[in-house]
Amino acid sequence: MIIRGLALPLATYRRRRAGAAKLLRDLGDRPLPLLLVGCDEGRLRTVRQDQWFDYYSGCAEPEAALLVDPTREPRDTLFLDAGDPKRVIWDGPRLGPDAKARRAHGVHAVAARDTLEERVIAAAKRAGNRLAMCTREREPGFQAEQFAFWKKKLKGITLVNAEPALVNQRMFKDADEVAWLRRAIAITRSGLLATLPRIPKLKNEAEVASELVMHYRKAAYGPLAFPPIVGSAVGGATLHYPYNDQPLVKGAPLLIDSGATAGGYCADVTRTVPQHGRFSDKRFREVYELVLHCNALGRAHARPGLTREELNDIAWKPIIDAGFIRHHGLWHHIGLDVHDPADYTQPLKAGMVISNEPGIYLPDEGFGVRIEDDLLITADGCDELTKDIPKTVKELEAVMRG
Ligand SMILES: [Mn+2]
Repeated sequence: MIIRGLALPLATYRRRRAGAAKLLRDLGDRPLPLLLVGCDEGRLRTVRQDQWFDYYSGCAEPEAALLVDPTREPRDTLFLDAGDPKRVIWDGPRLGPDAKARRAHGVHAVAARDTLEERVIAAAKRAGNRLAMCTREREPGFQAEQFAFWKKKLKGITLVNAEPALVNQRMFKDADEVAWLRRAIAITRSGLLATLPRIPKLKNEAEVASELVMHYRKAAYGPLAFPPIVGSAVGGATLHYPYNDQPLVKGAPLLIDSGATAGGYCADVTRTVPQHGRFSDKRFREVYELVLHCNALGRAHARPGLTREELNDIAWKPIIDAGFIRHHGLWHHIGLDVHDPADYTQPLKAGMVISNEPGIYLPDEGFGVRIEDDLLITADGCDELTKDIPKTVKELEAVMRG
């Protein structure tokens, strides 16, 4: 059977688990076991593998789980469910808890998924009735649901949120991760370059979104980073516009926020273009140039040592000085999640990958402008990973001429 997932070398997952075990030792007065649960069949079909589980296991199987238990040997156990043999003809074969799976994932041990609960309880007992999992309040996701589920299930065991500790690993991208991010961005670029010149001939936001999705999925063989936001005219003034179903309006701006994935890593790119291909509307062009200026400020100042708000203050200043409202932050971390979990109290450091996305939203004037790039923080500044995706007025007009 085909073993999916494992986008990175096995040594990377091993190193991450060893790092997690160390972070878990530092979390309390005694080492804590960490439980990460993978998605079920239905969720894998419609969404994608849970990113925390993926980060530490690389495992793409449904109904799997990982226990990293620093209190005993073997430390890392991958729980797998071989599934019901009668379901194979429906759902395909599953990787069971055998030597092949253990070797493929480079874990210390594998075990049957139906032994998970008893093994977790035993591990938590050895750690003084404490267990670590991951949860978060904003954009909770599958792992947070599992945190709530196990919290209810495990009576007398205290669940500790390991996410604030584990982000100290996940915030820093290694060369392989950056290579996947570059690949996701290259796919996003090719999708935009193919789609932008066609916009003057298209009739509805749905057509633009569909063409982008086709390019991204065709090139990536994988899921999207997130459902694209394609907002024509006033739709572009809604930050997370979800509908993508309105007629295109000749002469109006079109905001496109989208991204492909590669190896599970997400691109996150926004461009705002005139639907007829020319920045001929004076007001739109003036607002566009202002946002572009702020985007350039973000890129010019992003470097190690800057705090979240310091970079925000620098890049939003011209927008606020011009009398517009700041509706959101300039940047977020990017990785396996398009909004990657992170510790935002820490200043920027080399190896972090962030967005740079100033915007002006004018529902009363019937449009919004956002220009979003992805930056890799380097030793003395940043590398704009999305620099080959056109964004100046001149570049975009040239691309849209075809
Ligand atoms: Mn973004």
